[in-house]
Amino acid sequence: MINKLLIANRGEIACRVIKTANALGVKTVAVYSDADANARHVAMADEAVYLGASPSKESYLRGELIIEKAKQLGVDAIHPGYGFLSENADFAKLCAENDIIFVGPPASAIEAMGSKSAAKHIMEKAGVPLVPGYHGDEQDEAVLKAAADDMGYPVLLKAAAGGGGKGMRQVWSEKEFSQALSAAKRESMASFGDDHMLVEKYLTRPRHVEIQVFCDTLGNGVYLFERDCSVQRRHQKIIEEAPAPNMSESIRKQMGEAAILAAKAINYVGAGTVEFLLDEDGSFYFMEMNTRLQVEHPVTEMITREDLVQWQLTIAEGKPIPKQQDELTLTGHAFEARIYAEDPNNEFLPSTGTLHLLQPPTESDVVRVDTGVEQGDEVSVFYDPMIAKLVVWGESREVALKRLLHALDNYHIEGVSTNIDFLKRVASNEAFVNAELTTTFVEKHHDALFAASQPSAQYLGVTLPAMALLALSHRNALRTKANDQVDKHLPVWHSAGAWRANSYHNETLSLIIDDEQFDIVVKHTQTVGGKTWQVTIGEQTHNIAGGLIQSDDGSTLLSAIIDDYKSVYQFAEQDGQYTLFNHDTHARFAVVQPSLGDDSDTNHDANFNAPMNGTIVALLVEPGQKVEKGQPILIMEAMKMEHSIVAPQDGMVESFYFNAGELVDGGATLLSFVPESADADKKDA
Ligand code: MV4
Repeated sequence: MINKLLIANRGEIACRVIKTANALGVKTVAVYSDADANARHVAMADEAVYLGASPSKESYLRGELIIEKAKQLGVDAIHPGYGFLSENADFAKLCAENDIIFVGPPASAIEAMGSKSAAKHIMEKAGVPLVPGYHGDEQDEAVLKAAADDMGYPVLLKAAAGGGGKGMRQVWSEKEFSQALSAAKRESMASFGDDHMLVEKYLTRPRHVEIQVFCDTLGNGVYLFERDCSVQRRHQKIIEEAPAPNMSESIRKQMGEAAILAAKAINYVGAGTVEFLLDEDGSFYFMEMNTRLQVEHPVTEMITREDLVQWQLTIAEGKPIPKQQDELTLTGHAFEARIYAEDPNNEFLPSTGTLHLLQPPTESDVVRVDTGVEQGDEVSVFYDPMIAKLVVWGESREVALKRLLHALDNYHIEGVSTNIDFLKRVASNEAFVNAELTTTFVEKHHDALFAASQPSAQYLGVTLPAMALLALSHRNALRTKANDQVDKHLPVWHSAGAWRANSYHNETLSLIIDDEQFDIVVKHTQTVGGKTWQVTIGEQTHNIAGGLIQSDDGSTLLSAIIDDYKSVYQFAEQDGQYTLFNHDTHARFAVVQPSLGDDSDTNHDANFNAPMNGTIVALLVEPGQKVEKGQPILIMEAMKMEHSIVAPQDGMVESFYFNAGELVDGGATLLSFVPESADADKKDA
């Protein structure tokens, strides 16, 4: 009986395992490194034990230390998750030697699948279909070349010690063979210390279809259907789905039974995945077997409604698998999108930083977010930069895909670059929507997936104006707050917060979006009861109104009326970098701050215009008189309220264009102002 489980892992999988353990009333022990001292999985566990420094070799890979801690804490079983020690036969042995249940297969099964060529020999004997090819011990060039000539080109040279696509080389014709073999051997020796080669018929447009299998210690084995993981980039899975689209019941059954054959061939126990290449003609071939619970197991959980970690624990306790084959059902369709802190525009290199904003879509029984991080966490350089797995289910592939896109639209992350926009492009790509899936998908649709999207009409007509509104509203809010500080020293008649001339005048608001500057001409217009502007962007002019509002949960939102379209946006601002978002908008920008002494600061650009019709009440300084930043320089009455223009910075009023008592129209320029630096330049000129 497993009463206390140690999870020898971190991140989302550790959290996910703890979740099931909690549901089963199993006590949990987390392990952590320096970098993970405050991590979510540590907080979720009943107990936690420190392993060492952040690098995996000094913490999560320290099998003996983990065993020692497990024994000290009276742990019954260890769940290895995936990666780290999950396919380390020595660690599995160490558990067994210390009477600690390893929630996984026997060490012998891990070892059997450790070598690609050994695995193929075992599968061949078991009658599992293999790609036509040669995987013998004879490694003379003549032998390998004869095999290639026999099967016909193209062929694929594969490093027997390789995996995950490393050490593979396509050979398209006989004359290329010799050179390609030499190169492949060199590469394999350099990477794996072994240059043993397999030669296979190269399938040019296969799909990667894998079967989830479960075997117990009593000789039972079932398959929980298949997952299609063809959409990969450099052997990194991007979006996985279950079931495989357009999979016939017959091929599903054949593949499932072949997978069980493979598992039985190595006396498998626990959760395993048998990977196949599925060719266009429906033939399928064993690729490799993974002796761990896969990252993408949630899509199988969604369509079978089974908890695979619960199955693992049940089997680890020596009990039979919870269901027989004919009791397993396949319902609907599920997708998993891996949310990564990486930059698709920079070779998908990991993006590290602080998750200033981490707002996943709302979870439900059809939307699941498996994550190991929380808002404010650092995405560190030490580990895989996965932020979460977004898993959705639908009655059909079409419904599931719509939900995936909607969930991605509602996944808001700031502080690191993410692959969310890339995932949206994949999920909305026509070939993907039509389930035209092969392992060459990303390569084949590269331009569409990596093209910088052209601004849409919605973007130009709504999002950009809304960005301008956010910039103006947020600046006013900051100024009002600042003025409140200034106002404390001003006479009581000063009301409603001062307004700085340069927030009520025609101005050019410059936004930086994706390293491109957008100059937006802002004209202050007027209406009853609210701030309004007219913004001109290129050829288009829009009337915008609205501002910052408080939502019920106390967060500040932007209520925007753009022409005749009203919407409410959430936003994040960090050091002048803004993100504006709602269900279908996600826009990031920065505001170009006018620098002191910048030309645009001098009066001839940034006019000091009356925000609305009104009367000049008083001119508070003489033209040419030095004024300090924040010093009131003019008072006017508008809408039954007195407002004062305060000097935006040290400088002087060059001239007033109206006298006290005169009526002014909204938008009229009231004065010209020269900042001190420009003033000094003027004097020197
Ligand atoms: C293949 C193949 C085509 N023909 N073998 C990639 C890594 C390893 N899992 C085996 N892989 C492949 N083996 C033959 N005979 C194409 C691939 C392959 C691939 C397979 C599954 C998922 C993604 C892939 C990406 C590139 C190549």
